[in-house]
Amino acid sequence: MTATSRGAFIVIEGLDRSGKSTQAAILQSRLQGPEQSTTKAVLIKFPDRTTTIGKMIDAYLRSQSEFDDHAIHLLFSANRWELASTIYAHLAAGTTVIADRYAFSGIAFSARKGLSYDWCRAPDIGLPAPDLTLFLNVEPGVARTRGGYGEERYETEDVQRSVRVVFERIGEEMKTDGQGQWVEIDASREKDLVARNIWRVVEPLSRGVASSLRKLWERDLTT
Ligand code: Z5A
Ligand code: MG
Repeated sequence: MTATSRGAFIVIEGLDRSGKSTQAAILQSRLQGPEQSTTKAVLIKFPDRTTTIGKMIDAYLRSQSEFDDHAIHLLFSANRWELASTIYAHLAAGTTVIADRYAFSGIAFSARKGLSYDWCRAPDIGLPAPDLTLFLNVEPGVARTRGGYGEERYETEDVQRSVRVVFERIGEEMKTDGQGQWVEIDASREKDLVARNIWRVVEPLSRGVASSLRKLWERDLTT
């Protein structure tokens, strides 16, 4: 990292069981390296189920409570906003932040229920914008065979296929919008190979980022 640079903000997105958490952990330990005395990379997971809002989301995902579709969408977004200042602080301190899911999951899972795409995007406008989003792409049929599938709400092949369609729209828009890099990774491959392909993209950011951090969809921010 140079004297004027900040940490990079890297988001890992993808369908259920595409290996996001597995790859986020591998990436964090690679960025952190053997030296534990300074924090080089932190991992944040959305939803963060430890906060008060996160506990409400957790109960919903485990089908222990019900919410109106709009209300749960806003809770997922609020769960990101409550961590925004933490993300800013880490980046300013030169620490790389890896987010396991982010606003893009928020749009994809709610828009597939029939809520308006623009309405779903609105509450996340102005959040810290990732420098890089890695979209782990895997066939829903392959994801279904992986551990833990089907334990929570949304974990059906039908839901995952419709979520994937919205993610494709988001990816196209991000690529044409100049909103940081959106890179698709073939996540159906073996874990180590996926990790190597991710590192190839992340490595240039690992020494810090010179440009200032942007806000998500900042052109839609009005005073
Ligand atoms: N949601 C929402 O609606 N709105 C929002 O705003 C947000 C989220 C942020 C819970 O998310 C739900 O919340 C999610 C979207 C919704 N619903 N769905 N679907 P979550 O992130 O907490 O979900 P999770 O329970 O952690 O599952 P996951 O994140 O989808 O899984 P993953 O992280 O992608 O996979 P993994 O845990 O790394 O790996 C899963 C298994 O596959 C495990 O046994 C691994 O050992 C194995 N694995 C991993 N990689 C490989 C490879 N390459 N080959 C073979 N096997 C592998
Ligand atoms: Mg996960």
